[in-house]
Amino acid sequence: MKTINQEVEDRIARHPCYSEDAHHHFARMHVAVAPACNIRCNYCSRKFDCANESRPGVVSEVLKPEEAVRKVLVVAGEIPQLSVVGVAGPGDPLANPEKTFATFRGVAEKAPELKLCLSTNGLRLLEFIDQIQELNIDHVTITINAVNPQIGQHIYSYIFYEGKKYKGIEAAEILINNQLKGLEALTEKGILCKVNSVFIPGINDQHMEEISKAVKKRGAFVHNIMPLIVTPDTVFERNGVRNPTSKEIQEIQEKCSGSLKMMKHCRQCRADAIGLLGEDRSAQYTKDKIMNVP
Ligand code: CLF
Ligand code: SF4
Repeated sequence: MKTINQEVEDRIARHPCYSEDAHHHFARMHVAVAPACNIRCNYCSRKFDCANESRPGVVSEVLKPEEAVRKVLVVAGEIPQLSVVGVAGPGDPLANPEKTFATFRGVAEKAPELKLCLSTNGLRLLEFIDQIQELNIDHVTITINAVNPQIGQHIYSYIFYEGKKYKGIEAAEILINNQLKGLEALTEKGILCKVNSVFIPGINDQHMEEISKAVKKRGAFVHNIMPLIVTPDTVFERNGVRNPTSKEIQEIQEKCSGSLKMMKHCRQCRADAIGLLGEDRSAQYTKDKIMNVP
């Protein structure tokens, strides 16, 4: 009989983000089917892809679910190492639930051997726990940049939730509460959760260990501390917030590693990235090209 650890090892063995070893051998692709977002992070410029997972400054071509499924089939036919299909933007996948779940459903039907992966800000996560489980979405990333609303209020300008706009500390409270409860609900169902945290000097840099401990307590599998990349036309850029140094990132990863497994090989991919991590073959698979493949 397999131990719990062996079972988890098997589940991550083909996922390039959850397993450092796998990223040398297995490829992921993102399908950009989710244009809208329901919050405003102060590092985000909506001219680009969601910066929770993405390197800023890139814009993806948004696809309809049926186009995305077609693209997955074309890419799977040409890149045998493809093991994971993720929805990570360009906005928030759960602010576009019909498009996101129609895409996952289509991929599960037509290419059941591929793993499904979702990345979200977590605001609406609690509404979709059952759907995520039913579709066998085994990997979910939540971007949690604060677990204390006093700090969170400096990271998020506003949220749209249940038809209402919230700002300041109230917005941060709702978002953090939903993220942590969503994380707990997913891990209780055995879904492997990764938490991304954007390291923002002067804002949440002293708060990372607290985040790591809080998400570990709720069952997170791995913590990915990503450096802020300041983007033009954002609140942080206007306020003179700087990018962290690689030394700062290494030091904080070292400090937090006692608490939770750290992801250190993230490449901050774009919302339509294709290939091994660090490789991007998205230009080979534009909508025009995909639709012309017989
Ligand atoms: Fe994509 Fe994210 Fe799934 Fe990976 S990326 S949705 S968990 S399949 Fe990976 Fe890219 Fe880093 Fe994300 S290297 S940005 S952590
Ligand atoms: Fe931008 Fe992503 Fe934040 Fe939405 S969740 S505001 S798209 S960085």
